[in-house]
Amino acid sequence: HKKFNFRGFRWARAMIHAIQEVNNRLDILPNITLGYHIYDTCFTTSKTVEGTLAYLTGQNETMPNFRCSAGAPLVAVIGAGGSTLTIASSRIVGLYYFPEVGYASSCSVLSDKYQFPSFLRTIPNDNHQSLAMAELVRHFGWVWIGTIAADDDYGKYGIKYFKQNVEKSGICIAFSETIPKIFSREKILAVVEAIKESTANIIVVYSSDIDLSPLMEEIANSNITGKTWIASEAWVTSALIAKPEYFSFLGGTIGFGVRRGDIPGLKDFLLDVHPDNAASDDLTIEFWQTAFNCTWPNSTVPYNTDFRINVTGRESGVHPVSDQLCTGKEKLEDIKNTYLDVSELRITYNVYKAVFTVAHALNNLDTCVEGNGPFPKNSCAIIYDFEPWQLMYYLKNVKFTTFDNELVKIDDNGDVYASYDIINWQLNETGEISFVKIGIYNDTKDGHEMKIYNNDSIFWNTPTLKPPRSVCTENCQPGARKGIRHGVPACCFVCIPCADGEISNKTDARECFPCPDDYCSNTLKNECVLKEVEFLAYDEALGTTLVAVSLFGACIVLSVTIVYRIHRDTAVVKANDRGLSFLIQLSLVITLLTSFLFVGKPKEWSCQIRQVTLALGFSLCLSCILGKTIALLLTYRGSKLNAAEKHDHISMQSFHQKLLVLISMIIEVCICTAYLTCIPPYVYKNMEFQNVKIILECNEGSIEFLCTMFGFDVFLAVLCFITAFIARKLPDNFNEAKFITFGMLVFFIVWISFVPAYLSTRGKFKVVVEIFAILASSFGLLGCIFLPKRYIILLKPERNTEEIISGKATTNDN
Ligand code: TCR
Repeated sequence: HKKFNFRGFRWARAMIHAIQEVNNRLDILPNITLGYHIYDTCFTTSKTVEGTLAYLTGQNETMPNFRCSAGAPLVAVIGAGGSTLTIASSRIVGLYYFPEVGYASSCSVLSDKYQFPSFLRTIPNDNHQSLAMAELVRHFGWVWIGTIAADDDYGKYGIKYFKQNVEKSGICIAFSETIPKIFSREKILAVVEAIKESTANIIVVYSSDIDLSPLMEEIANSNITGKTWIASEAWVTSALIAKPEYFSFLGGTIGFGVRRGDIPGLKDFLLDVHPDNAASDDLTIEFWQTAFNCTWPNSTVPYNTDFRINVTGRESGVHPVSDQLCTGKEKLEDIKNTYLDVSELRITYNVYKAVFTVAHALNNLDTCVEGNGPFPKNSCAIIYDFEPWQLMYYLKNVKFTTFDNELVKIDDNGDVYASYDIINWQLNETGEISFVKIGIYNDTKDGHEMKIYNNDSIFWNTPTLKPPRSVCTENCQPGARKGIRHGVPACCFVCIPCADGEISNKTDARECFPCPDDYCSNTLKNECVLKEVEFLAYDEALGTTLVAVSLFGACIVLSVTIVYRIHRDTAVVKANDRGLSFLIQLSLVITLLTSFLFVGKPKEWSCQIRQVTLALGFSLCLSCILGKTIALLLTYRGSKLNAAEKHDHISMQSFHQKLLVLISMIIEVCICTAYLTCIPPYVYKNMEFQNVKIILECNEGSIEFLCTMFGFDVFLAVLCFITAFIARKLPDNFNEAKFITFGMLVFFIVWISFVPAYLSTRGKFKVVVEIFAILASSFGLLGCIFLPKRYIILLKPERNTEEIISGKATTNDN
């Protein structure tokens, strides 16, 4: 990099200042004066190695002879700056176990004492910073994040550890880009393109300010706004990046800074720099030339350029040296320069601490009392001639407090305690970017703690000034579940609505859960609701009608009974056994009224008695009719008997009829009892056909028993039909046999058509079909058996005579 690095120069000066302070102080190293060599690494590894070796040899040879170096013995290296450089130099000094104290090299690999045995630092290990960034991202609920790393150890290790950490908590990385180490516009434009295209609003950048500045320039050029940047320590307070003209792109940046300290007297010391006082100091001359844009008379110092690296692309070559000569009267106070900015002394403070670490270690070494020393035989090291490992021993156990009352303690890995300020970029009244401390992050014994003082004090560079959101896909609302898509990060899912009968009741549910049996999902699919229960209710039109019709039928039967009762002495009534007729009427009332058991919510008891009552009703009815028809057959034979015989015959007949009824009823009752005790019907919630409704129905329990029960009825009906059919031609009472035949036909037709109709309907209509059949068959029987007689009794009393009934008189039936 060709520009003079004012910040780096300030660090170097701070080192000198600190060394001078140590030399002036009486409490540390009173009789010893520390010296220093300063080598410029030029931000490159090669220069660093070269500088390191030059330092070690004291000449331009690469043979280390630091122990017998010409001047004072060498003590320790302070530096280098960036981790990549430090890794290089520390590998070399590590060979000799020669101490190196880093002040800005924060990369985590440097904690590996196997690789870097003699390295210590006064800046915390970056793992803590990566953790802190992850914590920050989690704190604000961002799950879709872009990362940018510098192409060096600092950027790569930092981002790597951040990613590892963040991915554990289900946060996804939208893109990860690297900024090239050697300027290349195409590569930078590719990064800009990636940022532009991504929907991630949060971008974490791990890079030193110098590497980052060309990218930021391009960002400003392509006008990318609406992103919130998370800054690593190396650029969070850098004047190179925090330029007011970038504020619309970078405002609201949040980053982590190491602890700052205002070094007393530093400002004056910084001002006290003049080429006149350092005629042989190239750095000072170069500084002066750059700061005032002039050329120092007779200077041979070029601008800071490493000629070995041929940097193409960006402003290449040497800076044009200004024609104007420097007068030496230029006033540093007049210029605004990063070098003189002592407002954010963080790394500078680390430099100070690094010097004091070495000084304190030397002091401890010096104050060692022979016989109480830490080395073999309790010996001590001698300050004028000690081995590097002896100083290393003291460095590793260094512990001191700074002017700021900060305790500096180097641990076994050569690291210090991690504590960061969380910094937010805001615009102050003078139109400059100010770094506002909005919180802290501390590494504690058990984990870590992050504190954000006040959420309202944070400036967010969003249109609403509210914290930005950064998600790939918005959350799935209840009622849907996350569908993971293949080949895309887990944060970019699709929301799949739950299927019928399934729900999800929280946001971002991974699965939909089926509702319990009696429940189904509502339309939003976020709640299970009780299924609608379906049955034929009394209060619905169909139920009411059916019940009304059956009541009506029962009334007709009742009216027949009344008519029979009133006209009990007439021929028509007397012609048949009155008891039998009454039983038939009773059974018809029973069958008609069973429809009440079919309507309404099925209960255990109603399920159990409905079919049984029906079967019993029918068997009573049919057995009575059978009695009648048999009687008709026998009457024909009996008509040839005389009166006395006839009377006997009739009473016998009525006895036989009752016996028949009794026997068949006993049989049917037995079947029914067996049915009810063995496998009774029960209420059944049928959910097979519709998943929003439960059909409440009776399960008949045992089909076999049901068939036997009704089979017996059918058997009686068939007998009735046959006998009635045979008897239909016989002269009888008012064509009774014919009417019975007809009635039985109706009965059969109704029940035969019932079977397919019943089997093909679902739900409550099954019940309707059955009630229909019951009503139709009952009405059929009622109509065919009683109505013609009632007609005669009420409307044709002249035909209601004995003669006609006994068939003696010639009947003229029309
Ligand atoms: N660690 C970086 C270099 C670096 C830096 C800085 C450079 C840090 N902080 C501030 C310039 C200014 C932190 C590294 O490479 O380890």
